[in-house]
Amino acid sequence: NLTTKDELLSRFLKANNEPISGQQLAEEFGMSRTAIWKHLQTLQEEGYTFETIKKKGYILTSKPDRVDPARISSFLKTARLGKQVHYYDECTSTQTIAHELVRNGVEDGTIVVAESQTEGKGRMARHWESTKGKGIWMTIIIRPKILPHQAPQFTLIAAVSVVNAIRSLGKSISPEIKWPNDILLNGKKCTGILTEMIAEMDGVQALLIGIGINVNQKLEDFPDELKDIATSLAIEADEKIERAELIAAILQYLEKYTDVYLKLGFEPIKVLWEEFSGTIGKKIKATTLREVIEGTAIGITEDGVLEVKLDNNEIKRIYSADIEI
Ligand code: BT5
Repeated sequence: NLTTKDELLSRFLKANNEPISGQQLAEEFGMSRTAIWKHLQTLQEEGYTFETIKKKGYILTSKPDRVDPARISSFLKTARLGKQVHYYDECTSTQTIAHELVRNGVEDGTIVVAESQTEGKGRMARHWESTKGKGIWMTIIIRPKILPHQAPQFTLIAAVSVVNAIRSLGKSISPEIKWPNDILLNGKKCTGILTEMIAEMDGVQALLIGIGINVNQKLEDFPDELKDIATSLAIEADEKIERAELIAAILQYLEKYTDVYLKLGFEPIKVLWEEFSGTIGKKIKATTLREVIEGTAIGITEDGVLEVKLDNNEIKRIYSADIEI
């Protein structure tokens, strides 16, 4: 769904600093050189800068720190996910917008991305801190043919996808998954996942996979109550990270693992999940809505349910909880 202006930007992002002439662009885009120039003016107003190289054409010399659709598209290698991007400078919550989109009919794989959220949501209506321009605040809408009880498995599929995407950046950071929906770096939370389902009588109409990742915050960007428990990829890797590249990598892994899951079931995902898990084998305290359970996390079941062995060797299954390790 890229606009002409976005397509033009995408062309420059892929040009690797090679100048492109106005004539060539006019031909490629089937419009006048004046029209091309007007689009470049608009991009300049958004913070992109272009330089004119005599007799050769334009080059893109600097980019604002944004995750707009053209930026994501320039990294995208998927077949379905992220082909439609709804991009907001600021919104209430990408989940809320995704709900609206589903109500109005939306293509499988559509994503909602925002630079900031005023009402970012965690589980059970908790607040999710979404500092402007520093993180990935995104909801992915997919319509797999599944039954409602399978929906929670997608939180684990998403977690495995995010971990692989972070690893693919090649920085010296090793993310660990904390059951069910957190990703930690050095014991601090860098990512939270919120999977919501829209179900009808005959099955799941859509899954809204909300992913919040602290990417480029510095410690001082976090509010006091999060300073001890949260971290960002940039803090741990000690360098700034290109958010659009990470978004594209997440979409690629999520598409791949969704396909694997739909074809082969949860087993291959479980294997990957356990490999990256920082929960299995640890003494944990799980707080559910009804009780507090202490014991050793011994694994997850085929359904992504956590199994905990108590001191009396009894094994308890936990469907949803907050975990302390
Ligand atoms: C989560 O909830 O971890 C799910 C977060 C999902 C956020 C994404 S952003 C895109 C999409 N749109 C939304 O509106 N939401 C999704 P939970 O496990 O309940 O954890 C919430 C708790 O994490 C809070 O109570 C805080 O203690 C902590 N927290 C809040 N903001 C944080 C942040 N930016 N980084 C680390 N921890 C945070």
